[in-house]
Amino acid sequence: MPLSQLNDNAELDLSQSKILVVDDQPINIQTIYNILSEEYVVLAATSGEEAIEVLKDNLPDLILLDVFLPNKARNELCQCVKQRLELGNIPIIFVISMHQPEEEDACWQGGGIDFITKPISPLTLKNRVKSHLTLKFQTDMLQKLVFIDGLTGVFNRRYFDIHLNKQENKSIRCRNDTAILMIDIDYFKLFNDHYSHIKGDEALKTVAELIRSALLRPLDFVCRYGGEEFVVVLPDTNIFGALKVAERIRKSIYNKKIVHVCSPHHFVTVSIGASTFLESIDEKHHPVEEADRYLYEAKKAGRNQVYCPVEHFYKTSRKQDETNTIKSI
Ligand code: GH3
Ligand code: MG
Repeated sequence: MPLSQLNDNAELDLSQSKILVVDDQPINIQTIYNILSEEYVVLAATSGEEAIEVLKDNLPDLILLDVFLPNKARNELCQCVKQRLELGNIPIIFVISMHQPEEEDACWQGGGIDFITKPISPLTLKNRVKSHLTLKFQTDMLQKLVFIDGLTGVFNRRYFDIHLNKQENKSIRCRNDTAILMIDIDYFKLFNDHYSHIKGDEALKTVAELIRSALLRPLDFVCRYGGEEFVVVLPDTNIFGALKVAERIRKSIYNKKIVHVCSPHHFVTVSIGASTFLESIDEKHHPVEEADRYLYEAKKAGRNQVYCPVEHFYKTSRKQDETNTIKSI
């Protein structure tokens, strides 16, 4: 369950929790299924690859992982769980066959939170699962309070500050660019003044949801930066990818056609500035400040547009047919 979609009672009701069982022996999966399926939704995978596929469509709340899965598959799966932000709190319990120190070491090294030994005792399994699920939901609730913006349901500024720093280090270390979009609602003071603050809050929520839906990759994320300003972080994305996403966001908000009679564009619109960590040549400013400056340029140029002076960015592989700035209404 992604943090941003938690409902407030999530910690009270474990019955809809999803447990993913990964084991190459169907008989072992069947044993666990028989023990847990009355209380939980049990998903199954017989290999690491299959489990990664399952993770694309389902967010389990807990994973029971056979320690005898080949090392490579096991590591890939654990990495996948750790890398996806919204999977961050999924506990992994390893199922081991004997109390051998090497097996226990493999559990901790693989990022496991606990292990259970075969032959499985139904009562022990049920209790371990229950206590780790409870802990997971409590952690999720705490994180929700700390990192989720109460009005819009997207991440807040605190989350942004922590994760931007991590992403920046990763980008520089791996020479893999990360893009930043600064997004601000146009003429929003006039919207509030004309339609009321309550309608303004509703519009803010809709805009946040539209931005979130326009982000297609699991590692992309949006935060409320302040009042009616949002910031989007796009890992592994260069400036051209950033401009595409920005334009998709701008269009989806315009196409929602939230009437705004005080705006020359007649509907609620946003202006967007884009920048990246590695391609920017503006050494004096952080990419976030740079994106903020370009946002201001988009405002000056008439709003409801994306602005990024591509000629200020460099990269030899850059496509020649791209326009210098994206301006679209
Ligand atoms: P611009 O096109 O230049 O961005 O103009 P603007 O009116 O959007 O910008 P300005 O900075 O003048 O005003 C921002 C307004 O956003 C002020 C306030 O009424 C509104 N706002 C900020 N936070 C919230 C909020 O949480 N709820 C509501 N309803 N309005 C908010
Ligand atoms: Mg504004």
